[in-house]
Amino acid sequence: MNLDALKATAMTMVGDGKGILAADESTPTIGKRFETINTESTEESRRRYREMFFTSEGANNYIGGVILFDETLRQSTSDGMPFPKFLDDLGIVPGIKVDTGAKPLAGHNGETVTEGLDGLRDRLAEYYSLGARFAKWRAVINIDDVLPSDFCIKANAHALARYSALCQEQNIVPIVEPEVLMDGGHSIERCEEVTNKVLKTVFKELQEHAVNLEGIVLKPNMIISGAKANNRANSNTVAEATIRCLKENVPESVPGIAFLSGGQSSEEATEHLDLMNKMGDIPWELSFSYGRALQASPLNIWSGSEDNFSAGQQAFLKRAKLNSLAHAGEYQKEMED
Ligand code: 5MM
Repeated sequence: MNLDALKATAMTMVGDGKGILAADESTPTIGKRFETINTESTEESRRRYREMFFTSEGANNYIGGVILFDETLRQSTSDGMPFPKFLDDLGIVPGIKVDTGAKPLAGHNGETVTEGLDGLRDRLAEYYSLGARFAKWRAVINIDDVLPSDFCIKANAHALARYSALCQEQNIVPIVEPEVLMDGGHSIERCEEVTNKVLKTVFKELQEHAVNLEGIVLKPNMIISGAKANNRANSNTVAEATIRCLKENVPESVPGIAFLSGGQSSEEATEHLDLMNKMGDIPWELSFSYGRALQASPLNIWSGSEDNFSAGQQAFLKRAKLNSLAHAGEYQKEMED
């Protein structure tokens, strides 16, 4: 393992005001997104949609890494330049989703475990040869009054740690993503309780698997009320609870934390990140790795039409810039207008 290279990659991804574009939707998920804009999902429409983001001029001022899906890693720009090389030339690190999805956890109703470890060493070696320098694995934790079970947390944390160790062995930075879902009517306190437990278990497993924390990026959920909760906590409460939870569980040796948006609106996700960075005294780069919160408005504006390609790029650049400002704690709501 070349730790210096891993550290440098992590800082390119989330240092210097930059964050990550999560564009790693699997084929079924991107199909669902395209249904909302009445656009057929084909290999070419997916390629063109992703190209809209990657070729947005100036995106590299705000975006330090892009998470790709296997299909996209092997695709090229309209001019024939492979996407990984195109991104790398702009100083944007190409990354790859390597999990094969959350599958029902046998014997545990309503819970999932993320799969994809079989053959992972060889897949990582191939992805490295194709230009990927970081990877992503997402564990999904359902939450209600009873769930998650300790066993589900342990099984997912174990898999995240095995994945991370394999990535570092192949000189690939692992994004460690244990997502406690926002779905449901739970309170913010319940989200904090569960996320505390999840993060504690994940870091214990990472240590036991000899993962070097200086060469990872953590991608957590924020501490937030369930989407269907009554009296949802306000933004300041979200920011304070999230920082409290992270400080309790994330060692300072971790170089960067890049949040998922998890179903928050684009504006909420930006505001929450900004409020946290405004609090100061943060020992890690505190950044974003948003999928929906970066893509929602460009997706709708594009709507599958070439005529809207540039307008979609402008919408993406706006969100990327505002999130970069939030990374620095310099965002203001008026900038949305
Ligand atoms: C981009 O979406 C990723 C999920 O794809 P699949 O469900 O098809 O596997 C997802 O993992 C994403 O990277 C993270 O959840 C962050 O995205 P959001 O939209 O939550 O910011």
